[in-house]
Amino acid sequence: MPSEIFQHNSGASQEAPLHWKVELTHTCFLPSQLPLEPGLMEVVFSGRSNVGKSTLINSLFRRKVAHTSGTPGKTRSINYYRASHGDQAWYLVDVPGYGYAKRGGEERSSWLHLMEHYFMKSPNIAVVMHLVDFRHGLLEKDKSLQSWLHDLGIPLQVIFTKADKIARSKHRGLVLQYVKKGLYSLDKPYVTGATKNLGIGELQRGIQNLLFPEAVTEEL
Ligand SMILES: Nc1nc2c(ncn2[C@@H]2O[C@H](COP(=O)(O)OP(=O)(O)OP(=O)(O)O)[C@@H](O)[C@H]2O)c(=O)[nH]1
Ligand SMILES: [Mg+2]
Repeated sequence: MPSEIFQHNSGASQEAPLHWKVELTHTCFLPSQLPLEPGLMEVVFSGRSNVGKSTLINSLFRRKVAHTSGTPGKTRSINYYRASHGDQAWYLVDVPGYGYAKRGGEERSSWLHLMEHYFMKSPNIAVVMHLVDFRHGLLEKDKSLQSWLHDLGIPLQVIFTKADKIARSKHRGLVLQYVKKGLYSLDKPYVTGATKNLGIGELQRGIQNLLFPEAVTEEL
């Protein structure tokens, strides 16, 4: 993907955050609990366990709606958050992370079953936000997820997390290095550091522009 087509700036930026409203509406442990009928567009947050999905969701909503933990495997259900900004509404969907070695055989197969069911059957997925630790780039399991979703025809957008652990002067070069190695992403990867609120305003505007391209994002 040529870097000129990327729309937003590189490196974690500090645009003022928007005020999104949020409500947790569905917590699904089983495929039968998934709301699979046509409905609001869904922005899915996926990535390795412990990559920072729930922490980033809390930063986007400026509220502690998702449970976070230093121990991998915290989020075990697919959680739907109804998000809104003015009269625009959508679901932000937090899915359990992968690559958690301690997950037992039975738990792993029920996790896989739930994930396959969701990604193959939901008619509302607008984009999968693929969270990747900025310190490591895409690891083997990240590449497998990307290939699988790409083959299913689901658009991907990469978001790097934990960028606060890397010096700002290295951000731009590191993004280019990871992009050159190859990844699927609609637009240039976002660079975030949720615990320091880095890149949050920019990511919020990016999500709204992706979902509602005709609307001008205003501060409400
Ligand atoms: N420094 C820093 N730490 C972060 C950031 N995001 C998450 N963390 C830390 O990483 C750990 C895991 O964060 P979670 O948000 O629970 O990760 P998750 O991806 O939801 O994990 P699972 O639910 O287990 O899949 C926590 O200790 C967070 O405080 C970040 O941007 N910067
Ligand atoms: Mg989580």
